[in-house]
Amino acid sequence: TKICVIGLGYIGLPTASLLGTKGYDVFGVDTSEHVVNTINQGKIHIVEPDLDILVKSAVQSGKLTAGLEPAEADIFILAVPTPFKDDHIPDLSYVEAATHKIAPYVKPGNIVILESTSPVGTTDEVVAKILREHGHKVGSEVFVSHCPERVLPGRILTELVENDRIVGGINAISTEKTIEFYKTFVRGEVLATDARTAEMSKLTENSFRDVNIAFANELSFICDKENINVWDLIKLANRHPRVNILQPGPGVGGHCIAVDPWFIVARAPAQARLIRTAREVNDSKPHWVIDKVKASANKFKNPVIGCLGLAFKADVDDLRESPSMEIVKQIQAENIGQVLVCEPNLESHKDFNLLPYQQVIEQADIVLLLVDHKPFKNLKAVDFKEKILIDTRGIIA
Ligand code: SAJ
Repeated sequence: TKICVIGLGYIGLPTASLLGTKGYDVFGVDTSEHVVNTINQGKIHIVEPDLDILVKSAVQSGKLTAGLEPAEADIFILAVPTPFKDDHIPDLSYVEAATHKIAPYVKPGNIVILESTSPVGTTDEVVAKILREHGHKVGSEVFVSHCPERVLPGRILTELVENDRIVGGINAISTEKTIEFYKTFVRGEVLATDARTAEMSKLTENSFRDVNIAFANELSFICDKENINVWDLIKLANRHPRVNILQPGPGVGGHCIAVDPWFIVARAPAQARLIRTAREVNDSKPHWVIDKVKASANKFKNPVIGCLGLAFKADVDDLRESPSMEIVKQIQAENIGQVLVCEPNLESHKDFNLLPYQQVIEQADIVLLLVDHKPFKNLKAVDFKEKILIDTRGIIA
């Protein structure tokens, strides 16, 4: 069986290489020549545990090759970005372009699967529609489904296989054929629904997390005002058998949770009030942290501000939509003080001279802890004697 995967990023590449090692003949397509060349050399352009080994073995065995143009296949998987434009309106141009690109290669009997997180209606109204415009008999000869990815960065390869999957076709036969395919490599359950419910499910999962993090962040504002330690409070409240509050932080980042809820809001603005407010609460958190830094910096003539962590969350090198990055850049832009930066998961960064955390702490007047990376978790309050510590993750005891 031949598989053509469009988009070789954080989802497409792990999926393509996993399928390659499961015996499928996989052809990966990306618009970047650099990405294509890197993969064809058996190397990777993103950081994810064990992905390098998987890609190397799939490429070396001849089961995975990459190129700039699609090729004929039995199954097409679309794993392209779905970002948003200004005003939080979904940008479906990559899905549209990818569908147009594969359309000339699609033949009767093929399955086309959209894995990209998408607003409700996209599978039918964008993917299936474009294929119909190209003359395909969608639903009877060409089968189209949505199967949203649900993997957690840092655990992608495990979760690709272990997680339950949701498959929603544009009709029952599309769902059935797509499920058959996922069952060949997923150990979790593969659950059947329709395309619109599958789309909404993925958006719901990430909105659920966003709303719950917003609750934790709102508690952090309230507790700051009341002079209560929010992390102690949450630990205590979570001892109730039916309470499970998430952790406040410097804001919500990454390319999923800070984006997907807007896809719900865009289509149902009057109904999605809580979901929108959660987004606004989480987006306000970096500014609140910056104000805290400003208030402390005012106590010094030439404050040195040591920033620990740039990534959007612990133990990854991913800077996309990172609230930590937003905070550090803003502190620098506003000249609040001299900025020193440590990001242990990156070797270098074009805008910052990265330093070891020990040096950052030693030279800083104010230490701003932004990410709960493993090496920082070993730090104790005594390591910050005579410094002002702003711990946005609540990890320093
Ligand atoms: N965060 C907090 N407090 C918490 C938990 C997270 O502030 O208690 C912050 C993190 O620091 C980070 C952001 O939220 O900035 C998101 O991190 P995350 O670990 O919650 O999620 P992601 O973005 O890495 O991955 C999510 C996952 N979705 C859910 O857990 C519902 C993953 O399963 C999805 O596949 C992924 O989004 C995706 O691709 O949509």
